[in-house]
Amino acid sequence: MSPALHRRDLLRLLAAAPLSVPPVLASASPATAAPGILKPLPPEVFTIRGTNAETRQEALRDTGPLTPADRFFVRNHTSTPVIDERDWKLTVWGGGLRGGGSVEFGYGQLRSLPSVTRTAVVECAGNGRSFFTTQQGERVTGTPWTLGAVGAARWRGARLRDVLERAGVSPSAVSVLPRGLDDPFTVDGVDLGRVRRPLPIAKAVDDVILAYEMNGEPLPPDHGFPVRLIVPSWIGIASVKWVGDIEVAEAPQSSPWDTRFYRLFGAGYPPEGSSPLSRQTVKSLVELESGAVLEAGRRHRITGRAWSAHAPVDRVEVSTDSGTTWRAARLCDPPARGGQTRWTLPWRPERTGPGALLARTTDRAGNTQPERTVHNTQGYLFDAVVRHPVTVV
Ligand SMILES: Nc1nc2c(c(=O)[nH]1)N[C@H]1C(S)=C(S)[C@@H](COP(=O)(O)O)O[C@H]1N2
Ligand SMILES: [Mo]
Repeated sequence: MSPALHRRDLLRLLAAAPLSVPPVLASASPATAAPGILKPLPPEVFTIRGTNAETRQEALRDTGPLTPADRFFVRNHTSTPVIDERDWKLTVWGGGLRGGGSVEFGYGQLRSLPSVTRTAVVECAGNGRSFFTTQQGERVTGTPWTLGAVGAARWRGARLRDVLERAGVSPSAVSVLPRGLDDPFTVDGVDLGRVRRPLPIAKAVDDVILAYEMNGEPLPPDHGFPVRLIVPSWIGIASVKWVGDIEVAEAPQSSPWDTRFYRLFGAGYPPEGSSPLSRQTVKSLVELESGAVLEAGRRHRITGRAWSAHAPVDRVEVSTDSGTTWRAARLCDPPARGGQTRWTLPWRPERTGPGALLARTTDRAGNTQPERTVHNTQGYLFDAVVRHPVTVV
């Protein structure tokens, strides 16, 4: 048995396969478990990518405007920690508090603060990364996501602003640094410490939530139980899961997650990279598997989702002829700030053979998806129109 095969995985394999099948053979088939993710990852819903699970675009087809928790992508730097809410506390500390002390909040205490509920998208900065390579012929590093490293959920929790105020935040505080309780992250043998990323105070006190509920249920372990940050409209890494402490500072803070990662590096950028990434982009996805087979001469209902981190969706246009002509899709949800908007378009393909569906979202602030995204070496913020391959037979 490979030493990398955890006992839990082995138990799963044994439960799934007849005992006569050696686990080594069973594990040679496509991965149906990711080390460190606790929820079931049925292969028709998820693609496993290392320690992460990407939602299959076609698995969203018959879901509502919110992504169900059991279909929501998981991005873990290490693995999901199992935390008992009775042992959990949040420590707020640092020189940015009056008196410079530290203040603790238990789970019950946090839940007894006034709560807010809002819909927000969590989207990995690397969502769509693989298209730098497959569409633009460019090399990038990182998890080769297609468009399934995104989900929209209804989050409920306490305002970070209220917690900071109760902790005695000083008027001279400029930055906070939330940190997760998951295992430290190691790259090439170098321990970078626990996942953490600074947040400017202006954003921290604006709309950030310390969330304990997702779609009306307690957060699932993989999504940050008992408490995670939700930083609306910002890249996923800002929404620190399993938050254990928040350092409040009177000077700017930094971590590897805003210096060597989550900036744009490459020919178009300064050697130290762009400024740290904050806001996500405008995107659309088609709810079909890549290479879906569609029958010619029949009317198909093509469906998808659109979202923008800047403003509500204004329109979605779809091209079935490589971008020569575009047709307006019908929006199925009232476009609102924060969530995703489902869209649909009837299509009766006539010509058989390989083809592509292109969807392009424009938001009410006039942001639209470009034809190309300027290359960056770590493949962040791919916002260009994606050619979704289909075959007409
Ligand atoms: N503590 C901690 N928080 C984390 C991460 C992590 O690995 N550890 N991953 C981040 C990244 S890169 C993303 S995209 C989102 C993913 O959230 P999800 O797994 O709930 O979909 O969580 C962010 N918060
Ligand atoms: Mo991410």
